[in-house]
Parts: sequence; C-alpha cells; structure tokens
Amino acid sequence: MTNTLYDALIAPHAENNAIFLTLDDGTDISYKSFVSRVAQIAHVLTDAGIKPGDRVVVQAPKLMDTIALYGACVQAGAVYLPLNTAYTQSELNYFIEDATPTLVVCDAINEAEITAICGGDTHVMTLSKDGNGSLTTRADAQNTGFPTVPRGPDDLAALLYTSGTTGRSKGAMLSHKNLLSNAKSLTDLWQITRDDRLIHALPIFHTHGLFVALNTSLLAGAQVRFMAAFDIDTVIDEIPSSTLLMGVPTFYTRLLGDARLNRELVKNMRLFVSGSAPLLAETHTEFEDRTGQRILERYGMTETNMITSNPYDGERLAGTVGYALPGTEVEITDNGKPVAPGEIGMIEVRGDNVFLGYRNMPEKTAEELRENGFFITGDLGVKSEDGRISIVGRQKDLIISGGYNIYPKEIEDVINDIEGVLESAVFGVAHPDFGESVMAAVVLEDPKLCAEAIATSVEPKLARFKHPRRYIITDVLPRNTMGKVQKNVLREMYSAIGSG
Ligand code: MCA
Ligand code: AMP
Repeated sequence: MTNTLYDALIAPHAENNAIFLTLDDGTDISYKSFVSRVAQIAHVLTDAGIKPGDRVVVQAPKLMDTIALYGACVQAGAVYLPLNTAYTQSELNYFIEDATPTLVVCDAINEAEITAICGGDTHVMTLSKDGNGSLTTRADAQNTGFPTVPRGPDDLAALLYTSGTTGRSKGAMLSHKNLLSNAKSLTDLWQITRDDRLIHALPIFHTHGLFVALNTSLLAGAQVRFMAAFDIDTVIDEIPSSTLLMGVPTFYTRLLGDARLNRELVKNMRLFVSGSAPLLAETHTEFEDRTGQRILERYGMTETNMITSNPYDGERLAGTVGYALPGTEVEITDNGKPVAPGEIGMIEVRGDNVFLGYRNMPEKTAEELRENGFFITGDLGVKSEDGRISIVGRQKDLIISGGYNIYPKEIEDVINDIEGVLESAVFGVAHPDFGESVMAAVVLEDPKLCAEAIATSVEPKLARFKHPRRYIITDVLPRNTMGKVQKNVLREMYSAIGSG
C-alpha cells in the first residue's frame, strides 16, 4: 500500500544520515532522525484516536517538531491545518468551528483559551517555544517505526485557510497530488539537489515556507538552515555557507538596506527566489547591481500552490513572474474566454497543482473553480507571445503586507460592528518595508468616537499584522456612480501621509 506524499518526501530518508535541519542553536538534525521523529508523532496521533481524513489544527512555534508533526499527519493519513501564530482567539474560534479538528496542537500559553474554544470533543496538546509540551513528552515515549497509513493522490493532505473577499476565511483543500506535483516541478525547475543548503527564514504556516521551501528540500534531500524567524544578521551570517534563499520581497529590501550585502558575500549562493507579493523592478535591478545575481520571481496562491516561475536558465525579467510551471496551464481570460497575447485579463490556472475546493463552501468553490478545472485567481495579468506572464493588478480587494495577505473586507466587518461607526473602507498604501500597509477611513455615526477607541476595539479581534496602522475619520467615503467605494481615490488621497 502506498502513501503518495510520505513515499516521495519522507520514506526515502529512512537511512539517510545527511543533515536535514540546522537549528539556531547549531544543532543538526539528520534526515534519518527526522523520519524517526515523524513516526513517533504519528503514534501520538493514532493513540489520540485520529483517523485518516481527520483534521489536526496546529498553531505552534517554528520548531523541528512542528515540521515532524506535518510529516506525522501525512504518515498517519490526517489532514494538516497550520495557523498563523498571530491569530487571536476570535479568529481561532472560526477556524476550529469550521474545520472540526480531532486535535489542536498549540503553545502552552494558549492552551486554556483553546481548550475553552474546543469544548470537550477535541484533544488539545501543547508544543511550546522551548520545544517542550505534552505532544513532545508523549512522542518521546513512542516507537520510532510506524505503519504508514495508505493515502492516494486525491486524498486530502492539508487544509490551509485563506482569507476571502467576502470577509470569511475559506479552507483550501489540498491533496497529496497537489502538493507533490508542485514540489516536483519546482525541484526540477530550480535544480534543487542534496548539495543545496537553503536559508529558511519564512513562517511555516503558509504555502511558501511550508510547501515551497520544505517539500522541495525533502524531495531533493537538501540541507535546511532552519531559522525561528527572519533576522537580518543571522541571514547575512548564513549566506556564505548556503546556496539558496526563498523569501518575500521584504527580505530583499532589508538585505539591500544592509551594507554587508555584496558580491563577495553571495559568491556561494546559487539562487535567490522571491514570491508571495510583487517584487518591485527596482529591487530586482538594485539587487543585481549589488550582488551580480538576478532574483528569480515566481507566482502562486494557497489554492494552486506555485503557478509560474521565471526560468532558472534563461532571462529572469524584472516585473514578470515567468512561465507556467510544467504541467500547469495558465490562461488570461475575459469571462473565461482566452484573450490575445498582450491583452489584460483574469489569470486562470489548471493542473495537478490546483486544489480540490473550499471546505464546507460548495457555492464559493463553484464560483472560483470552473467545471473545466480552471481556477479563477482574482489576479489580472498579461501573457506575452512566448507565454511569459506579468501580473498587472488584482480584481480582488487584497492588501499584501510583508507577504501576508490581508483582506480589507474582514477588517471593515470588524470596524463596522463597532457601535458608533457608520461605515469604513480599508485600503493599502505603499510602505517601504512591507510593500503595502493597512489604512482605514471611517465614517462615524457617533461623533464622540475617536480613532484610538476604534483601534482598541479592533485589537482583540484581529491578528496584529492586519491592524490598520492609521485610522482616518472622514465625513464621507468617495464613491463612483454605481455607489462603489473608490479605494484608488482613498489611496491617492492618503498615500502622502503614510500609514505610520
Ligand atoms: C510583522 N508585522 C507585520 C508583518 N510582520 N505587520 C504587517 N505586515 C507584516 N507582514 C508586525 C508585527 O505585528 C509587529 O507589530 C511588528 O511588525 C514586528 O513583528 P516581527 O515579527 O518582529 O516582524 P518582522 O520580523 O519584521 O516580520 C516581517 C517579515 C514577516 C519577516 C516580513 O512578516 C514575514 O516573515 N513575512 C512572510 C510572510 C509569508 O510567509 N507569506 C507567504 C504567504 P508591532 O510591533 O506593532 O506589535 S503564502 C503566499 O502568499 C502564496 C501562496 C505565495 O505565493 O507564496
Ligand atoms: P495567498 O492568499 O496567500 O494564497 O496569496 C496569493 C496571492 O499573492 C496571489 O493571488 C497574488 O495576488 C499574490 N502573489 C503571490 N506571488 C506573487 C508575485 N510574485 N507577484 C505578485 N503577487 C503575488
């Protein structure tokens, strides 16, 4: 019996003594010991009664055991559901209610809160920043061999929530095939091998840090310098002994802001990859001038994994996201009909990388995933004669701040619920570090309400990175003749004052 992802990513390393992870304290974790740890945690899962297809919610720090827990879910046939560690209790409430997990793994500091949300039906185990917790204690006592649960290509491997334009997060259901096909395409295209050493400074609760970075490393047997978070000094220190960096544009603007970045520093680096947000052409050019290396920009989504990439060998063009990945079709359409090269349209994508649908949301799934298999991304693009894609805008109302996606509707709903608020519009303005940052224009019903009071009400409801950095109290929101709020006008009006 086979297990699509486990057999490809983890099983081959059972006797591999090479280093998989190097942690911040200098500890090396071999591939072989990682495989054993995965098995130990898989035992913990089945001992807790987890069955194939059950969801395991994970809001845990970035640790070796957190990745082993991902591997264990794959091996035990469970569905891995990672959550941003910044999410508040009220955000967690929704995810837990929607996903109905059998187990939630969290930092011990959140255990009481999460146990209260779960009620009695769900197991709660802990995994804290120091690496201790009830999950690890249980795992330590387990056998290092585990009978892998069979799972096929179309079985669910992960459920990743992505905020929506309607304000409600949608659980994107990703199959073993979705994840493996993408990992294979990227590993081939970017020529990742066991000789590589990846600087891993991304969070592991999103596609970029979890699947793009770790699935490709596992597939290739590469070494990973596993950092708890992005820290400029650590990254600079590790560059000379590494070959690969995957990051969001903020990583690159921060590197450019550091005088130590030069040709000599990066001479052993083979590839710098950027994604999750638009990389400014000037960042691309400045990086090449300083280092002699051209950043490779790629484009993806939670629902589709990676869609396009600039070539490894060949022209990496600033301001473009490259060609459709092998096995992935990309069309630029007008209402589903392909438009001519050079014309702007909706980016649609089809392939083994495209998810199965949104959990519990058949109508949303039908709206965004066509019967012919094409997924409507909400991004606007153009395709050149030779198939190179450039993203020129977004039809969806979305702010990308430091690589995190923030949907204005979700924030507007929270602000509009505050007593004394008539209406609000949340929009993004340019930010030198994060690319974009969040601002809110608010029309009051109660003139006594002030920006500080609104901020205080928003605070416990939304993760910190979603908080508007500035509130503008205004008499009226600019609207077009259809009555739609003109966010471009707000952006123009308030860009100059900045978001603070
Ligand atoms: C942190 N803060 C932020 C952000 N990050 N605010 C807005 N946007 C952000 N991205 C706030 C914190 O709440 C805190 O606020 C203050 O900044 C400092 O927090 P700290 O954690 O120290 O920040 P940092 O270390 O400077 O983090 C910036 C970062 C990080 C390294 C750019 O945000 C990051 O790792 N981003 C990557 C996100 C990512 O992986 N995206 C991929 C999504 P205060 O001080 O006020 O309390 S996957 C995806 O998009 C698709 C599929 C794709 O194509 O990849
Ligand atoms: P997520 O909701 O985290 O899945 O983010 C997906 C969105 O991030 C895409 O729909 C794009 O709008 C954006 N994105 C990802 N990569 C890029 C890129 N290289 N350039 C511009 N936007 C990007």
